[in-house]
Formats: sequence, structure tokens, C-alpha cells
Amino acid sequence: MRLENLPAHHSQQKAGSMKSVFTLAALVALAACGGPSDAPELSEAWRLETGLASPESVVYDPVAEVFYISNISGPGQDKDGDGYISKVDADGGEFVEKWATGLDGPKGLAIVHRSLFAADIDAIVEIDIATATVADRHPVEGAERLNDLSAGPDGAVYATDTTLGAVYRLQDAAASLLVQSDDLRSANGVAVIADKIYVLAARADAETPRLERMLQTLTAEGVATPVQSAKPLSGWLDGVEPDGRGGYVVSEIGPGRLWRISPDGQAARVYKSKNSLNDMVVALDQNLVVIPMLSAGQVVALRMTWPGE
Ligand SMILES: [Ca+2]
Ligand SMILES: [Ca+2]
Repeated sequence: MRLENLPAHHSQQKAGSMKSVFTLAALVALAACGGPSDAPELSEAWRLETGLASPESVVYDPVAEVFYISNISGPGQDKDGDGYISKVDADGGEFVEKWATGLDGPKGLAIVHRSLFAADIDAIVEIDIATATVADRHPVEGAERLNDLSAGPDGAVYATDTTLGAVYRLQDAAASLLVQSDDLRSANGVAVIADKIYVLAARADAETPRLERMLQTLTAEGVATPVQSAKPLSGWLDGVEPDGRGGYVVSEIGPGRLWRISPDGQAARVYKSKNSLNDMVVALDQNLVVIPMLSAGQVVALRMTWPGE
């Protein structure tokens, strides 16, 4: 059934001449169903424009009320030792450029207790938040291109591998393969929400997997299943986060767009940029979405305002 939706979406992305037709169709569709009126409005709160080097991911620390930003610095797969983590206050005030150093190409971030975990190519690096130093480096046997991380309620850290189309789990300082699947091709963003694991990945039939990721969830048996039953959002997707209202926020690298997927699967674009939008975080207690723009070397914070609030 999902196949029926894919060809139209491809045309939308590839054929510029069809754009106005699809825009019109979208407007008609919005008018017909009343539109995604429950989506939040976003307005810029603050922005970092210096001190970043290919920022890929942001995570929020609600204890310290700060954001950590992973900086790949150089090619993503190079073990060049120049990757680092920046820290910024929730209001965008105090910024510490090289808060933690000694990484290679850090990407996804997750926090468990007072440890910050960073996906670093083929290892998950554990940083002690109190001292901003690398406390441990957990090798992930077989991993080739670790991308995103998310912490589960049990303190386990889940990691995607984009090359392998796999999800690993780090628990009690040991990493193991949780699932590898043809339906998790080019896996990128991962989010553990309640007891479910969500992954942005392309299905087995994708022609260009990195451009055809969609939001999927893993069943208890490890089978990847699309979350959206009709007209799934498919694209060059990077990050996924819960929106705190039963829905999801999803970032698209190019064209730079931020999407909100409602609990019933309706996707609404809530922000766009000429820059790439990478693995963002939603800080619910701050009402902020904080988005790294890898290619621009910037981070932007957007304030979320929900309808009627
Ligand atoms: Ca690097
Ligand atoms: Ca990512």
C-alpha cells in the first residue's frame, strides 16, 4: 500500500515544473480537511553563527538547562581527533565552544543520568558532564557509520548505523546489534518514545535510500513499520523527536524543512530554511526547537507556540 504513495512524492521532489501543481493540490487538500491547525507556530528566539564546525546534532540537558552541540569538524568519517562538543545556555546566552574535545566525527547525542553519549563513527563516546571529559569509549562491534542516538527509559542508548541499516543498543557499557533490516536502509534519526523505538529510514524498495527516509517504528519483534499509513512523509530526513503532544517533529536536510507529524499521521511543514536542517532537539520545558545547520555552521533556536496558547 505504501508503494502507491511513493511515485507521486518522487515527482514532487524532482520535477520543479510540477511544483505549482502540487502546491495547489496541497492548498486544496488543506482547505478540504481544515488544515493541520494543531501544528505549532515557530519563531526565531536566538541563533549561533560562530564557533561551530559542521554541527550535526543537539541535545537538551534539563538539569543544567543547557544544550550540547556535536561538531563533526571535517569529513564525517575521518578519525581526525578534531571533533568536539559545544555547550550553550537555554536562552542562547553563555556559549562554550570547545566544552568537550577528543572526538573524531561526533553526531547523535543522548543523555543518561549525568553522562553525555556521542555517536562517533564506530564507537559511542561517554562524556562525564560534571568534568566535560571523556569517561569511556564504547566500541560498537561491526558498526561502520553510527549516526543518531536516543536514550531509553531503562538507561540503554540506542544508535542507528546509516551504512548498515541497523540499530544497536548500548546497555551496561556493552553494545550489541538490536536489529538490521532491509527496511531500515540509510537509517538516521532515532527516538525512544515511551517504550517504542522510532527510526527515520528508507524501505527495502527505495531507489535512493538516503532521500527516501520515512518515520518507522520497530515492533517488539524488531520489524520496521511505517508510522504513517497514508501519504507518508518521505525525504532526506535527519532528526526525529517527540513533540510532547503525541506527535513528532522531523527535520529534513535538504530542502531545509521542519515537519510536525500529528498523532494521526498528518505531516505539516512548520519551518523552512535555505540551510540544511540537521538533528534537532525539542526542549519541552523551554518551548524550544533547537536545530543545527550543518552546512551553514549555525544553530538556530525556534520558539514553539501551540494554537490557543
Ligand atoms: Ca572530525
Ligand atoms: Ca543524524
